[in-house]
Amino acid sequence: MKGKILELLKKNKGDFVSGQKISEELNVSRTAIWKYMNQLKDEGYEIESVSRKGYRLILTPDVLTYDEIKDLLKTKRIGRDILYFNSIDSTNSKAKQLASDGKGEGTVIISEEQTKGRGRLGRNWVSPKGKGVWMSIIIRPDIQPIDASKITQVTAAAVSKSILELGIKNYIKWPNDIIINNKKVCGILTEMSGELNKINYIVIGIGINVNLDENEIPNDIKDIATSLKIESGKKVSRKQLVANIFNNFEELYEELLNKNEITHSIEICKENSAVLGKEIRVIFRNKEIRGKAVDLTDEGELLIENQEGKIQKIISGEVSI
Ligand code: BT5
Repeated sequence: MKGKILELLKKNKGDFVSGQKISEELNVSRTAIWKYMNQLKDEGYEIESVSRKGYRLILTPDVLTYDEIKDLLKTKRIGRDILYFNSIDSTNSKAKQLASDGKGEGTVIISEEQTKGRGRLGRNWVSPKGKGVWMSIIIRPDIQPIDASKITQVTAAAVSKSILELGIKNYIKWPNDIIINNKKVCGILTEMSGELNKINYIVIGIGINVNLDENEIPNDIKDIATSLKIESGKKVSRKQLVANIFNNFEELYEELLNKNEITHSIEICKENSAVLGKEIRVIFRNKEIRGKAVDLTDEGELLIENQEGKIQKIISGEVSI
């Protein structure tokens, strides 16, 4: 009901809508309307109420609720159930808990801030309030656990394409970072629960530095982190970015589900690659591999050619360019 009231106010943007009209159109009591208006105000909507005139929407906040994103969505499942938080420890932790409790495919947990945002291998992820996109998508693909790392490539492709659609050129640093000017704007954390030959669920955590200014990036990561705003010089619409990601992700993910391949995602990963053709160093399971990144396989593994011309295939790791 709150969503419907909001829609009505938005349709009449700038004009008053009387309590009676809302009450008649939506079949809701005047007291209930008052209650919903207060809830909307709590979420940051500026609503003017004048007796005998009614309610008027003055300002829509930049929040990542379903009500604000839904008009931009083309998806069937991804992002159709959004759980929105003002603050949370980690959206991935919450998503894992909800997925264990049975939450379905496509559910997304979004928070305006994270107090214990996580990177890979127990690292920390800086997630200040209202400045980024900190979210996790729950999926339950019927694929082999060994193929789960493909999901990271599908996600990287979806995020990279979505940022490009906002007019900002960006590069994928295999396997899970998006970088601009050699600094990280996005990290992806894919976590899986499964058995030997069956996936229970996968949680895809996506953290994007969107509207942080330079002084909002902590000193210890200043040299390696940046934001879309810093790099493009303009404030970026988080809603549009999130909607683009859901739209692109669903399309690319369906290729995996329907055809068991990720050709389209790999194409995007190759086109926007920050590593292909470069001499790199990869640390994987405490082993260092040096060589030239020559290609990505159809499965999303990185091929590295060493000085003797020998080619090695790696499925994951920490890349330095
Ligand atoms: C990642 O780890 O890049 C995965 C980050 C995933 C974050 C999302 S946010 C929503 C969801 N919920 C979570 O709790 N997590 C996911 P990794 O490759 O290990 O990179 C972590 C390293 O990046 C840290 O050790 C820092 O050096 C650096 N770092 C921390 N915060 C950063 C930020 N906001 N931007 C850029 N770099 C950052």
